[in-house]
Amino acid sequence: MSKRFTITAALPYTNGPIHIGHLAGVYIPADIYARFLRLQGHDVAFICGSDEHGVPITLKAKKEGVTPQDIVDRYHANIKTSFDDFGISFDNYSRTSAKNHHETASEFFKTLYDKGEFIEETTAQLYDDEANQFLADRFVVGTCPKCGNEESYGDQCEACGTTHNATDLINPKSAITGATPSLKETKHWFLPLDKHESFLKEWILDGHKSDWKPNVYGQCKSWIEDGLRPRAVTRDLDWGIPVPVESGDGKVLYVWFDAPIGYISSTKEWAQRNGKDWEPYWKDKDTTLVHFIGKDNIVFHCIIFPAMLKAEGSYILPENVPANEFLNLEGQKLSTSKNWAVWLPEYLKDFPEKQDVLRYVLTATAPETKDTDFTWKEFQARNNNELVAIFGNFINRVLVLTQKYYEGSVPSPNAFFEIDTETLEKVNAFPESLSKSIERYRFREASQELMNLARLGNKYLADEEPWKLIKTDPERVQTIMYVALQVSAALAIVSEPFLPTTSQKLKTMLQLPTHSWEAVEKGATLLEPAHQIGTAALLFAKIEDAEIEHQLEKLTQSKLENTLANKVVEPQKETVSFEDFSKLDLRVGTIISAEKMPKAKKLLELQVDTGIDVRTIISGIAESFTAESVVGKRVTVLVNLAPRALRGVESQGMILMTETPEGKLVFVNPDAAHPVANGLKIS
Ligand code: B3M
Ligand code: ZN
Repeated sequence: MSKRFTITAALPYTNGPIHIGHLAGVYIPADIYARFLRLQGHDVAFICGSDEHGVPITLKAKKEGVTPQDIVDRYHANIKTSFDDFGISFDNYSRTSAKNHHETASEFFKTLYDKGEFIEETTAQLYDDEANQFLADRFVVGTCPKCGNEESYGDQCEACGTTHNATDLINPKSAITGATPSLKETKHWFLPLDKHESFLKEWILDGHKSDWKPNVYGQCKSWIEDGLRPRAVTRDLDWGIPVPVESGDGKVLYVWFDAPIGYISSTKEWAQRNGKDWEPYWKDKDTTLVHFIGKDNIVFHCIIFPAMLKAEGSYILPENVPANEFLNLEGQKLSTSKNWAVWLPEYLKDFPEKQDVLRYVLTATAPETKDTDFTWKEFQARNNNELVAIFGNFINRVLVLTQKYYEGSVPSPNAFFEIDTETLEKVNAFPESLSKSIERYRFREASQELMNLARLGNKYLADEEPWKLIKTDPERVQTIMYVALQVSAALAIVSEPFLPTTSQKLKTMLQLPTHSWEAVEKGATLLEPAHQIGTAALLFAKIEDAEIEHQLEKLTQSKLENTLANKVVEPQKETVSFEDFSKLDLRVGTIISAEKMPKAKKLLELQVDTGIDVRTIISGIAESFTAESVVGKRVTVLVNLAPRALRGVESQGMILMTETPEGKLVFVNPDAAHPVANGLKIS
């Protein structure tokens, strides 16, 4: 029976392009789910849009010296293009700066205000006297009161995921001027979450214990058990939706109040364009509402937004919030500010037409139950060993042989052997197993099951070897090719949610008539005998080592640039007189032997030929060099440093060192291109 679904995907902040972490965590799973439901004949509204308010955007604008509107215009277009490029099939992609959204959010606020659902209170908030503004959310950084992370934002700590009030931060600092904020009184409206505690307990803790993901349920539980407190839903900022009530002047709605309402306004926009009524998608009990998000958004979607919806009174609540964990890149946390990411526009430049490859790899490695790691090597391996060697190889053989033996006309089967009926029965079981995984939000598992279907076809052909039988038993080959063509058609249909571009290509190649997911399940003949197929083209191409090395080099480069950009250059020390400087006696020397000092982690005991003598120098370099590796090294030595005892051994000088951008110690070497003798003075 056809059902109505409202599927939302987190509205991305419009302050930068989209990277693989966003795609893997939110947009690909949401898209697979929406496409799957549509294929089943359900009524789906798949909704998203740009989150254009909030401090990250204002900060970026300040940094670039442009307006917040310039920033959101630039990235709204950029992000929307990426979603289109990667086949994310939103029914509507809106933006929260749209008039319709401002109206919808204002109206929502007013309804709660009129119903007396807010507490109005004047409290002391953090204020930056230099910048003359209140410091909310990301305008302030400090130590998280819960986990001690020193870089927590005013509203949320990214390290432990808790959300708090800016005044809870320990040692707060302004993100604009670095100043320590003062406190200043200001009036705000608060949503009393405590008032909704019993409903939240019943709805989540009792109602969704078994069907919500353990990570989501667990976070909600700990939140509720910690005790819910009123949360301010307005801010003293100038970028956002003006607070639509008297005495709200100069204040805007908190971005996390307006952003989720963006799902509703985007649905309205879509409905209007299509001559539909938006309300059933948000208010009819028979509608299933599902929010796809990343784990840092759990509390907003499971506690705060539901409390808002409940307070309003006429809305349904989400059936599920299948939040994902985070994706890392080559063993490190993805980071926009550190440029440690694979940006979608850049990926497409390097791998044009390989959108489905990235979709596949990100699904196969999705961070569904724990953080996972994206590596370029695995990307290459999954492309070459799975998409090319199994899926692509199977399809290519079927199409090429059908052209070669039958000029592209599907042959009539003769008697079915057991292997044939067995293979077709197995094919017909795939829709059900795929559905089971997708309905439980196990997209990783589903992607592997899809590959198993290709594997089944590939193995069938390899076992039956039609290319050997064609001379001796052409009648048998007709049956084999007929079966193989049905498997190909089934693949074209069920791969659509995962690999939409590939599925379309394959359907065109097979000239496949439209079939539903159900047709495969029921064992319908997908390609009738005598049906004419088109010509074969390669679905996937091998990725060479050089392409992967290029990506790894790009990452190394961006890491280096980032360290250099963030390197704190120490201020210059006090001036010394020339006389003082000339007292230093610096010489070229050679390390002639070295030994690790017992029980001293950092120290090496060196014998150094200074040209004057051979002397003992204790050097704190053992964490960067082994004793063996420094023997023979030319070094610069301060020879007239007053001797001092370290662990009972007298050190008679000092070896000069410096650091690479990565923080690795290196010797200040005498110019290697012009060998010099030990003992030469350095000036
Ligand atoms: N823009 C947070 C984020 O991008 C936020 C999501 C809003 S969903 C209503 O992580
Ligand atoms: Zn924390």
